[in-house]
Formats: sequence, C-alpha cells, structure tokens
Amino acid sequence: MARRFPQHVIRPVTSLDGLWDFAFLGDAEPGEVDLAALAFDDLMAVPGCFDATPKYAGRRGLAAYRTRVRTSEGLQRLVFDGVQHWCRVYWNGELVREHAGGFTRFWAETESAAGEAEITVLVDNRFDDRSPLHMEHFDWYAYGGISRGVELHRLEPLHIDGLKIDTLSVADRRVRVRIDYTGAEAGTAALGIECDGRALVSETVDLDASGSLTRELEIPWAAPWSPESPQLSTLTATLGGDDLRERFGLREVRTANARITVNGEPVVLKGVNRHEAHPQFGHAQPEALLVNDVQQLLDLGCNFVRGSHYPLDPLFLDLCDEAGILVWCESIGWQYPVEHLTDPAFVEAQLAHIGEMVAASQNHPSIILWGILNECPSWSDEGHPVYATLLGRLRELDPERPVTYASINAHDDKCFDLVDVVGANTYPGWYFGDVPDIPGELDRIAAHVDALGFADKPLIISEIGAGAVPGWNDAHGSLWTEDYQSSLLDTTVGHILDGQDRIQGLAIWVLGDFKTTELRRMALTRPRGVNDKGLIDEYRRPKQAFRTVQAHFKKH
Ligand code: ADA
Repeated sequence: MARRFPQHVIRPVTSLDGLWDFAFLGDAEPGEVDLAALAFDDLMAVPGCFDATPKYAGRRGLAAYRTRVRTSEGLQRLVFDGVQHWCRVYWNGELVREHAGGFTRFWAETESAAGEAEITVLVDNRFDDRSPLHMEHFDWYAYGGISRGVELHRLEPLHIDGLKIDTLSVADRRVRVRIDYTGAEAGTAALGIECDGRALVSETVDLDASGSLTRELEIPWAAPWSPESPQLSTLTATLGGDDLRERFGLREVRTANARITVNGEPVVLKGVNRHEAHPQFGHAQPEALLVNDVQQLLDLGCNFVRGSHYPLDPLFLDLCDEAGILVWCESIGWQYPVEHLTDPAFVEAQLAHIGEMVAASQNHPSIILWGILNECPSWSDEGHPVYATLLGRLRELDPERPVTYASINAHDDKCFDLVDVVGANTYPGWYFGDVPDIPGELDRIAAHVDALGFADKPLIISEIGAGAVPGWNDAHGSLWTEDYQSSLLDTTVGHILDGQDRIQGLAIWVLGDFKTTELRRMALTRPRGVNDKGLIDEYRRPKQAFRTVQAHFKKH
C-alpha cells in the first residue's frame, strides 16, 4: 500500500494492487457461494470501489474478487488497508478471515506451500447486522469494494505485529518504543533498534510466546515536529529475522486552561472537515487525488483537518505529517439511534474498529486528537456509558493524545465530562437562524460549556457551514448560492478568529462536495444528491467561499 517510506526491508512483501478478476453476485448470500463454480466475467481495480464505476453504479450486494500470487513456503499474511464494508477472505478456496467494517486495516493469515496461490475475497456492501457500524441513513454514499491497498507478507514464525513510538519528553528528546510480536517459543532473539540511520539497541532478549518489548531511548539529534517545522524521524525495529519501520515526530499535545498546546505552544485550529470520496473513485483515494487535497488544504491556509467521519487513508496521514497539518482522526459514526448505540454487538464492533484505527495510525505526529461517534446520542442518559467505554478504550490504547467527539447539539449534551476537548457542531444561518445570528449562537455555545463547569476544556466548532450549488448565484443571494455560503462563512470565520477568544478552533463543513445516501429523506434535501457544503466541488473546483475563507485563514 502506498506509504511515504518502506515499512519492511527484511520481510518479503508483495503488493497485490492492480486489476483483479471480478464478478458481481448481487443478492447471493455469502454462505451459498460455490467458489469453484464462480464465473469471473469482469475485472476491477484494487484499490477501487466497484459501485463508483459506471457499470455497477448504485449496486448493493455481494461481489467476488480474485487474484493469483506466487508464494514461498511458510506463514503468509494478507494485509488489507480497508474493505467496504464486510468481507470473507479465501486462500486457495479455504476461508481464512471474515471482517466487518470499512476504513481500517486488518489481516488474514495462513500457512502455505510454495507455488501459486489463488486469493478470493467476497465483499458485501449491503446494510445489515453483519456490519453494525455502517447504516444507510448516513449523510454520505457508502461505496463498496476493496477500497485501499492489499499486500502479501511472508512471515517468520517470530514476527513483529506493531511498533508504537511515544514522545516522553521533547526537551530531553526521549521516546518510548514498544514492539509487539507474535510467534516466539520461550527463548531468545536478537533485537535491534535503529533511528534515522543510527543504531540505538543491539542486544539479545528473552521472549514470551506472545508479547511486547519496551525501550526508552534518547534521540538528541532529532528536532521537534510542529506545524511550522514538521520534522520527522524514521525508526526500524528488527527482531530475529523480521523487521518493521515507522515514522514519527517528537511532539507533545496537551490541553489546559482552555487551550490545546503542541510542544507547549497554544495552537488555534483553522481547518475543514474532509470526506474521502470522489465521484469516480468512491472511497478509494488515488495518490494524485491525495496530493491535490493536501495542496488545496495548504492553499486554503489550513493547519487542521477533521477526518469526517471515519479513519483516514494512511497515505493522506503521511502527507499531513509532512505538511504539518494537524488531524482529528475519528471512528466511524453518524447519528446512530440510541437503541443501535447501546446494542452490545455494536459496542463490540466499535471497540474492534477503534483498536484497528489506533494500531494503523498511532505514530502519525499530525494526529493530535482521537474522536468517536459523530453526532450520536451524547444527549441521552443511555449514551453516556457507551461514550465512556469507547473514549476509555482510546485513552487506554493511547494515553498521549486528547480525546473528543463532535456533539450534535452542545446545548443538551450529557457527555462533555468525558472529553479533553469539547467539539460542537452547529449550523446557525443554515438549519436555523440567519447569518447575523451566528456570532451570538457561537458565544451562547461557549457560555453554556463554561456554565456546565468545563471552562478549562478547549472548545472547537467541529462543524459549521452552508450548502452552495457549484456555480449558482442569483440576484437575491438566496440559500444554495455561492454568495450566501461565502457570506455565512465570512461572518463565521471572522467571529471565531477575530471576534472572541473562547473557541480555539474550527473545522468548516466541508472541504469538498460529496455524494450522499440515496435514501429519499436525505437526498431530497441535497441538490444533485450531493452534500454541497464544500468549499470546493466534488471534482475539487473552488467555489467563491474558498477565497473568502482563505483570506481569513491566511491573515492569522
Ligand atoms: C451534520 C453531520 C455532517 C453533515 C452535516 C450536514 O452536522 O455531522 O456529516 O451531515 O450535518 O451537511 O447537514
């Protein structure tokens, strides 16, 4: 999968990206499929979304993908960076993994003889209880397919599964490195750690059958990572005959006195929300598109992006690390009903998804906030324990980053006690009130959060915006015109950056237009079936508001 650095130098890795055999099976149930009898009558790009192609546009159902690969004998790991949104993986006809949920990395393992192996993946994009995290009412179109890259790893019996690098002290240039491994019989192995080309550890270690090793290290040559100077280091761990490389930056994120600080410096977050969607590629994000999006974020004057509303492409995060763009990375969610949120199967699925999100993205210095459950029932008594469980899991997995969520209505929220940063979504001037009401409403939200006793917690407006049909204006400056959107955002950004001091950041809704669900009650409120609150359209052409926001962001 496309990253900005090789993750393995010793471990043999084969990319399986390219064109795979494909068959759309429609209403077939996965249990009924006879793999040997499948007629693969088509082909499909991996990564790619089959229902973003003209032939399968809008189709929901089961699809089969197949490819072949040469293997050497031993333990094999198929690594998927994201499959939308339920799948079964077969190795030479044997089921090796079932996985539910898109947007996160998972793997399937099997022992294999040397020779050629046939890999088949049944992918399903239907909405049902096999994938409780995905629901049709979400305000985005849920594309299906193998939407991110696939690799085959040839594993040693003793192999590294993860590498977590935490900054212990920027001033002292100290980091903690945790190496998670599997497969060792009790015994010893050679451990090596090298950072930026310098050998730091070379020793023989005692191993358990499954476990982790932790070392604290000094890297005095490394400069701190910050948005202004995004300095990165690369660290490689070798254990026995296996290796894993990760990139990181020395930086501390803290919250206190209503401020977010990076390396002790308060930051005001100037940013946008961003969906990973494109009319021609669906959720798959070609490299050229990611480069385009990062260029436009920088051109806009952003220092912040919220990954709405699911974990982001690993290459996008690499590019944010390099560009110094701060990221809010969140688990999947959009207005789940209370009874769905409180279902134990849903909570289990969210916990697994959060684990996969953190494992895949924990070393990106750009990620300064973990989030969960956009606009879900944080207003309900029943929601509180679920928020506590999921945010608790985030803190357990990564105590170094603040946690948050975007509240649908700050005025009746019941979970702000659980977060480090309060996130409020609000649409004054669009879903209620008029443009002149915006400053008052933002100030009321701030006063309410303070009155609840959370005046010390930083407050971010995690969504605010207005729809604009690309190219549309009229003499009235009505709703849906580019003029109206531009004037609403002029007032909004002006007030947040120049008119007050309590709100420490904003993520405008949204960077780019994107297709929404085809459910009528949503589609009828979205001209062209598109959520058009973008500063750019779905093909990335700037609207008038882009320049308006840019003028504010670049002034600060
Ligand atoms: C919500 C939601 C977004 C989007 C937005 C809108 O705040 O979080 O995903 O649906 O509203 O456009 O109405």
